[in-house]
Amino acid sequence: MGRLVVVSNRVALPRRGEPTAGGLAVALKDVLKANGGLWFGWSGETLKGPTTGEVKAVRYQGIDYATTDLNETDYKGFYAGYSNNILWPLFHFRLGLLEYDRKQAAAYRRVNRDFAKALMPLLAPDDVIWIHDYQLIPMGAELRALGARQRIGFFLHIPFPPWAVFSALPGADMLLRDLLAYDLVGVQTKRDLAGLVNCMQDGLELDIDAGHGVTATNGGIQRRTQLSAHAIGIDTRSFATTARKAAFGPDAQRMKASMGDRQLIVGAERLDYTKGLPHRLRGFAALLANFPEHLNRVTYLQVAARSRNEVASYRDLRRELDQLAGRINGDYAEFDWSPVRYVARAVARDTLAGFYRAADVGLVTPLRDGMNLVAKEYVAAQDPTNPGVLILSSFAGAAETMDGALLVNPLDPEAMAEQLDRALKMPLEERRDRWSSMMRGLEEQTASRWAENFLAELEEQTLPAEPPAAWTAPAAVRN
Ligand code: ADQ
Repeated sequence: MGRLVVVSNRVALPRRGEPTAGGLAVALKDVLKANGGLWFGWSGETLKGPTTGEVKAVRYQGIDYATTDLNETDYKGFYAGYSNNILWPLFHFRLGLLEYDRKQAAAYRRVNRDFAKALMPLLAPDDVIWIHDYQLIPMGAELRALGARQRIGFFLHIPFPPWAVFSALPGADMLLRDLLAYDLVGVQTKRDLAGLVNCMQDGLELDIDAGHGVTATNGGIQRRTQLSAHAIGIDTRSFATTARKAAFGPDAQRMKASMGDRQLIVGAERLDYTKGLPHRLRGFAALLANFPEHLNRVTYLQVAARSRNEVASYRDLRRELDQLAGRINGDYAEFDWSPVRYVARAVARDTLAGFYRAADVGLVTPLRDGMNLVAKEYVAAQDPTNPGVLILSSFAGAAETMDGALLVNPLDPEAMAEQLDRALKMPLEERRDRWSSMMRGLEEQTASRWAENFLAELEEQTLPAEPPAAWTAPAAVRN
């Protein structure tokens, strides 16, 4: 394979003295090191004035990093606006939260084009390019419009809805057509693949061949785009080791001491409306109301790292959670017990791992989620001799393979309460059986394996013999 070029909206720049980042960054760094790679994307810096288009380059531990800045207008239009306030709710089936704005659509296109222009001079002919996630869907088409002939793959980390939902987006067909510039488009699950296939068929009226490929003509040349599902994983071994060590660390010890002999339920995520946090609190309240034997016997710890504060729906969510947690504690707390411990900030990775290991139940109930790595981390963190129980939303991508979890519909608080009661009372033997079947899967389906499999499939694709005379990027027609 030629040099690997990874493109993602945010680049995990190495910073001295900072702990290693999570699974995805580690997996990508591993494949980048193995292939002498380049990682390109936004620096995370926002400039006051116009962008200079300047690319900053650093080399660290065998990987080249190249980053570019955004200005405030592009940050608002491309990132906070179109990516997070339009595409994010759309892909998570939340059409009521989608606030369409044509200027933001133009900013999204413009930034993708600027990224393509900034990357183009850094590319060599036999590079393999791997673009990540919903912020950068048109970037492949923009690269092709500039003449890029390399293999280009795209992976979507979030769900892919069917056309009945996707078509709500003004210009939905153009975004789909952008995907046809890639040689391989990967999604997380079979359900997402079905959504993508359905969009290609019903939205673009294209045929899907027996091997899940779609062929379209652009610039007088036919290109086949392979569509496939590649479930992302975590670095299972290393997370298990971190959790084992963290169980003896000061944070986990303090936590255990404060619990006495009560049971612990844990939840952890970015504070995001897709994660179903209010529904989860209602489910826990239903446990206390319907199964009073758990009163003063169980504590629910929810760690929710604040995110996307500039988007109004996220601020509303914070208010709702503050109220709900306050009400449950007001209704049920005793002088020596608060049923809910709600921590609204990010905590260190090893601390989180220690909490997972200490918890009898991992409660992971998103309304929609591409995969959900917390579910995988919770299982990897368990003590094999006395594992906890995972309660998982059937709308998380992880539910497709984590067969040992207790599945739940997050919209049904009574059902969540029943599953919580079942988990808190589950005998050791059943817990072990459920845990080992999930752990076996996690040991096979790691983050590194995911990256290797995706890249192997990208490498297998046959490229068009001749370059398109002039690839037309969809929005180049429109703007
Ligand atoms: P996210 O939506 O960010 O990822 P997820 O997969 O659960 O969701 O990953 C979250 C990560 O953040 C986990 O590694 C977790 O440990 C960490 N984390 C959660 N809460 C934290 C807290 N309070 N403090 C510190 N760390 C915390 C997107 C998609 C997912 C998909 C991933 C990877 O939305 O569906 O699984 O990409 O493809």
